[in-house]
Amino acid sequence: VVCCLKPAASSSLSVAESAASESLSRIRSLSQVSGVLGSQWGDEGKGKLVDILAGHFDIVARCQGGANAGHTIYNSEGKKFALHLVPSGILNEETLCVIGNGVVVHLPGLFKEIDGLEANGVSCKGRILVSDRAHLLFDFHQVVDGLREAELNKSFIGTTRRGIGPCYSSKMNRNGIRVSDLRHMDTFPQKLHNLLSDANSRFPDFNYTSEMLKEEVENYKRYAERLEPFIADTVHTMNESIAQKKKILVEGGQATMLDIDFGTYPFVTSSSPSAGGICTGLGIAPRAVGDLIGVVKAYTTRVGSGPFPTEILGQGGDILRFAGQEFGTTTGRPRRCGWLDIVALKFCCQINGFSSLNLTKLDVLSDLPEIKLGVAYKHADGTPVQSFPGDLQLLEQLKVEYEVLPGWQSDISSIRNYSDLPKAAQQYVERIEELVGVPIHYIGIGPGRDALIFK
Ligand code: 2SA
Ligand code: GDP
Ligand code: MG
Repeated sequence: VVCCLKPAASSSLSVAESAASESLSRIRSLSQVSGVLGSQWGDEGKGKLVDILAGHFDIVARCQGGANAGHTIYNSEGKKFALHLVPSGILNEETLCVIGNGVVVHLPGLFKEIDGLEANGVSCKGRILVSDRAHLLFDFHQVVDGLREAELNKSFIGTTRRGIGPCYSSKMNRNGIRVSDLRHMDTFPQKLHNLLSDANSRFPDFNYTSEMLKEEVENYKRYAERLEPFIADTVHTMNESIAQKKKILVEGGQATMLDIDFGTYPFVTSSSPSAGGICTGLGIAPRAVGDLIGVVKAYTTRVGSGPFPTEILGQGGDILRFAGQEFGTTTGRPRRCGWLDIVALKFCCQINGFSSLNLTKLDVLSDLPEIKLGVAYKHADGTPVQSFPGDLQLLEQLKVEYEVLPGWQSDISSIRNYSDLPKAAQQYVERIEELVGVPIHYIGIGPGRDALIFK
């Protein structure tokens, strides 16, 4: 069922037409401010859903993270786009894309992304707003990211090395530089000098020179000019748009299990990819936020270090990695693969209050004779663990209890109606719903725009 189909006018609808009309009304009934959030360790396929829904929203907004995100989407002709800072609504010509105050913005990266989109026929002019409150992520933040990782040695986090942690550190240290500072080039060099000398005193290998500062200031004079038409008080834009009854879709980057508060700290990113990040990262009130769709892969992946209770090590993991093409969209790193972790998913549902779920990549499981679901955690002594633990040592020691379900072993990628899915696939979907207590309204059966089943 292709969501962009117009509702059928005829009173005697065919099965396909009535399914199309149902899916359209489901999308239309989403709240004025809705969100699409990752509910595992990222790369669940958020970009694809945002791209599909974008046509029904006036604004698509990013509220956190930066160019660590990698959102892969395909246009109607099947052309692939990997987005990092630009919201996944950009392929829909009518959608305004907002990069909110909570995002950390690497300007050379943003311009490169915009140039790439324009070169591929996607017009960005007048369609992207960047918050004047957003923090600037400099090349030196990326260098520091690498130095920190090297210093951590074997306990490295496995960051994307896109400078995310160091930039949010500057923000929290209150000496970060914001987009609005680009309008005050008289004070900009001193602010940048302060940041660079901070980094230099912390890392002996940083090698800060006055040439470095001079060069970067010149770069930023040019960037400031180029960015000017994009800069906006997006807090005002968002709230005015809400007052004008415009529809806003928030696109999460990363996921709740990578959240700085709720994730597997310290193996997390440095922002809030869960529901709270929507309000702090866009300046909108909690009461304005309605439906939140949790995106969850039919199995689990994680890229970078840190605990992964349902991880499949060895060949089993390789099967999923190659079937699902599980390689980082930003870094190309192989993603670790494992079974769907219901304990972690329930935790994410609790924190975010998801109104529905989008189960993605169900097609990737099609060849498996049986599929496991991690349904509970047990302490070493066999007693049950109540909820996803914050204590990493405990997490490393616990045992996962699995339920084994039959596979369907047939290609489901061309199916578009839920009732046409093999019984075993339906059983898998419904068992997840039962265990988690949140309805699965969307099922991904391929990477393309039309590869979505509405349930
Ligand atoms: P960072 O760079 O400081 O945010 O890294 C900290 C942790 O957060 C993880 N992280 C991600 N996990 C999955 N996907 C992400 N985006 C890219 C993608 C990743 C890539 O779409 O594939 O290409 O490697 C992402 N961004 C951050 C990261 O792996 C660390 O565990
Ligand atoms: P995001 O960061 O959550 O937007 O996800 P990524 O784009 O990093 O990774 C998800 C990958 O899975 C992308 O390559 C998508 O094109 C692909 N994808 C999304 N949904 C599906 C699906 O239902 N089936 C298959 N086979 N691939 C999908
Ligand atoms: Mg991704």
